[in-house]
Amino acid sequence: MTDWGHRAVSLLEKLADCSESGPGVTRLPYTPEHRAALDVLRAAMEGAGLAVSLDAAGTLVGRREGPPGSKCLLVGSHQDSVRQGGAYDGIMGVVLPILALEKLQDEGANLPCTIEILAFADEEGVRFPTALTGSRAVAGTFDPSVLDMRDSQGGTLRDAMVSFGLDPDQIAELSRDQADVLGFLEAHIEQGPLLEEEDEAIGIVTAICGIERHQIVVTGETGHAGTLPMAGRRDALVGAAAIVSEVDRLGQTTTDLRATVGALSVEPNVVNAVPQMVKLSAEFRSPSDETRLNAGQAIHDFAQAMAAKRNLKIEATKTYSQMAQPCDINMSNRLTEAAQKVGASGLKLPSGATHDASAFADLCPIAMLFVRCRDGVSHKPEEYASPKDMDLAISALSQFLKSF
Ligand code: HGY
Ligand code: MN
Ligand code: MN
Repeated sequence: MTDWGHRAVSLLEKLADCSESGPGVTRLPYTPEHRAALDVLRAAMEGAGLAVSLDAAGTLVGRREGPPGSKCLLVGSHQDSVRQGGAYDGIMGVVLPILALEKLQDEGANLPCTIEILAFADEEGVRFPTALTGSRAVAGTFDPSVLDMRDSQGGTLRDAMVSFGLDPDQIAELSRDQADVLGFLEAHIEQGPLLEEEDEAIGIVTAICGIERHQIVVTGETGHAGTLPMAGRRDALVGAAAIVSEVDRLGQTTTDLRATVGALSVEPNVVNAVPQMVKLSAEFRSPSDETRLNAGQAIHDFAQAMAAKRNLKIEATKTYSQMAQPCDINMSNRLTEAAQKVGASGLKLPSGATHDASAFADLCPIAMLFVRCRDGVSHKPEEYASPKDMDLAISALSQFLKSF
């Protein structure tokens, strides 16, 4: 009797080694670490009887043909991580369905439809200021202008893809025809505390929150920290600090809003000079698009009013946004039945994190399966899902795949 949960553990351990050095997992898209992870995933996909290919956006695709003329069920998640992140976010949603297919293969089960398992190159948007690159390409909503976006070394997304051996000009060909697709399913670690609080191993996602990200540049005037009088200073970091506090205040006082300044840089960033320029991110998430949009507008207004008072210059740009996406009722009911068949209650819960699944909502029905997350922590090395919970998730996935 195969212990599928421990099979998942050993695969995820191998994949966690495909990382830059340092705490946790750092595996950014179109890097040697990404290449190493694709080698591990390719072998696992072939072991599950899948025909494997790499698409023009760097998505590894494992395909198993169903009966002639059958439609295709898309299943997958992202291979990339945040910096010093965990070993489960994204990649577990590729490993579990591969093992679910291997389990079905071992049982000699015939697949009722064609299935593709997808390992998207870039969901997090950590290396380049965009996200959902691979899933949007498959869903047909990829915006080619993102190819000119640059990473912190100044390289463009296009160059990174070409050096990875890809042809970005072929990305437009990746979009699937709605008539051929049954739906998109994503399994993912919950990244929150609800399943643990309810003592549930797996849960069914009701909706994925919306998200928007802004880049705000505050410009003042530098000067000698010891000789420049305090009166009349145009200190960019003091201005930025007011914005950081306002982002937090918006989050603390608005229902259903998460507000975060995650990245901030200072120039000239030396102890004895007044800060000249500060670049900071402001991110808002909410299940309500209206709440999120109002918060984005509010921080722009606040920053301009603060800058006028302090004689600073503000450049505020919305760099990214995703609408909130409900999961498809019928597909989620099918997933609930599969979960209940393996003994789970089928608890329903929302997602405060965003996922590749949100990119597919325009193409086909979407559903998500969450796996319990110890202490609810994610985007850090301590992220953990147990072999027992992953074993149950693999059983639920195999029931779901058979149900079409
Ligand atoms: O940021 C998110 O919610 C996801 O992990 N990309
Ligand atoms: Mn993530
Ligand atoms: Mn993720």
